[in-house]
Amino acid sequence: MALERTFSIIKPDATRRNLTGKINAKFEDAGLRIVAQKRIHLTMAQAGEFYKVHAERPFYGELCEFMASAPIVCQVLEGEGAIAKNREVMGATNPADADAGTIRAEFAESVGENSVHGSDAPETAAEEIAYFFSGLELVG
Ligand code: RTP
Ligand code: MG
Repeated sequence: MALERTFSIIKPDATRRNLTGKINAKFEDAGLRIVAQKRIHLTMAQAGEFYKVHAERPFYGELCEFMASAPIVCQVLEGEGAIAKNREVMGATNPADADAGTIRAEFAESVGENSVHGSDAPETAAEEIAYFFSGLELVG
């Protein structure tokens, strides 16, 4: 399997509870390398742009407010099959359905406030990395 990069966010519910280090340990234990990382606070407009694919969903407004409610940690994770591996480590969207040991099973508070985001395909990974990071900030 090829070396791949994916985009990750540690969401506001997790930064509020000071869980960045514990979540990063899960990524590193799974063989993912954090090759870029920064803490930012999204505006409502930026949160809306990032999740625009969900604009027609009933939870969109709530999701944008949540993502703009506190700082987030944006990251690029690198590893063999990083996109799928990260989704595996994250666990299912709803923590009630997430496998034991996954980030969402251990830390998520609800289906909305679920601690992490991870890209779902190579195209979205490339777009999301380019939206948040310049090439100079990616240090493999
Ligand atoms: P993400 O994009 O954040 O990595 O999460 P995902 O792929 O597992 O889930 P997705 O369907 O893309 O949903 C994006 C985010 O929207 C919030 N959500 N809330 N209240 C609800 O029913 C609901 N459903 C989804 C979650 O924060 C989810 O991660
Ligand atoms: Mg998604």
